[in-house]
Amino acid sequence: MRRGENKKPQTAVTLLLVVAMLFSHTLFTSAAVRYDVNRDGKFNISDATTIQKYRVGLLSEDDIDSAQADANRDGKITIRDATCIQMILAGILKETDDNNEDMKISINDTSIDVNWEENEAVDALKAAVKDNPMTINMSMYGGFEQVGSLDMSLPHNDTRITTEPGDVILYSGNQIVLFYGSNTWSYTRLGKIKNMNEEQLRELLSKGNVTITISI
Ligand SMILES: [Ca+2]
Ligand SMILES: [Ca+2]
Repeated sequence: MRRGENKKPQTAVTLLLVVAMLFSHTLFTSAAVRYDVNRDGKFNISDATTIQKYRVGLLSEDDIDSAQADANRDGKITIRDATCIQMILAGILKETDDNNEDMKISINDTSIDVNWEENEAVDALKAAVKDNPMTINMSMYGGFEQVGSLDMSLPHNDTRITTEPGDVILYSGNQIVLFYGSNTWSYTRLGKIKNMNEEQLRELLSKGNVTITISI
């Protein structure tokens, strides 16, 4: 048999499958299943895979259920949501858990929100403060930053960057720097302080040494 002769039945089977998939899709879209990212009516490992595909650009936002994809409820769809789903499937996290594990920084007594980077340094810092918040005495330096020692070394991937007010930076793998001004140096970015303008940051950071607490 030549290879082409087999083509027609295969096409028919493919068409049937597509029709079946479309039909089941219509059936299930009315009732959203929790964490059913790919909208197939089921919650299983393919929902984690769907987030991974979305994150690398193989799927668009139209292909996923964004509300279900934000499994850890932090308002973003990231690879952490795929991990969160895998952990729920493995029974390590409960479906009802609030799985938003965003770290916060308190500067003296002011609690601030940070948009954290997705990198190994942030993951290691999270692991370090998960059970015990970390308190760091900071020192003013250079008229643009406060710097303090972390008592530990984090994995870092330093590149030459120019910082902006609000940047939370890892310097030399073991020092955390909060910027209210700008500097160009070789750093690893940890995150950026949310909802504070330069004036507010200066008010908070340029009037004397502060103590910060990092916690989840
Ligand atoms: Ca699904
Ligand atoms: Ca999320």
